[in-house]
Amino acid sequence: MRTWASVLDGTGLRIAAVASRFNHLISLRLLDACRDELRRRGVAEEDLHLAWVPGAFEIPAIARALAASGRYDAVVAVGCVIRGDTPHFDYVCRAVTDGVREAARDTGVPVIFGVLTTDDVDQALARAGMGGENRGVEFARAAVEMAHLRRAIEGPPGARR
Ligand code: INI
Repeated sequence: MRTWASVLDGTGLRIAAVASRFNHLISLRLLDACRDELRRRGVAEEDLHLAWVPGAFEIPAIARALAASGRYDAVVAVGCVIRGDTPHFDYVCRAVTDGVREAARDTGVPVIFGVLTTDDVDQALARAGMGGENRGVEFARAAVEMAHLRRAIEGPPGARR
């Protein structure tokens, strides 16, 4: 069986991130780890672009705009939704999850789901490198791997229909 290789070299890739300011300490920690990993994997600083949005609910519109621009090999959506006392958490989670999935589906550009959905701040911090792994590293690797897979399957940007 021929298998697509998993390529984790980011040289030449252009990656955009959209990050939510709500719970910005968590977003920043995830972003820092993501950016460091992308740089380690060869993505040039000038090929990394970042857009801030107010909250996770606003992520999909900008993720879609970035993906549809044709300028990026992958988009990383970064944020954190923390459960509160009302059903608001569920609505925001549903909106950002559906929206990110639809942005990827409708544009064909990989959009990485880097939004933590946690019960409390401690869970979020633990996943943002305070006492645990920083999931931002995984988001970066997913972006590079998915960008290469798409290129391998569809061809370079100029060759796409
Ligand atoms: N946005 C988040 O990114 N995380 C949250 O935990 C959150 N909570 O809990 O309310 C949140 N709400 C704001 C929302 O994403 C929108 O920005 C707001 O409703 C305006 O559209």
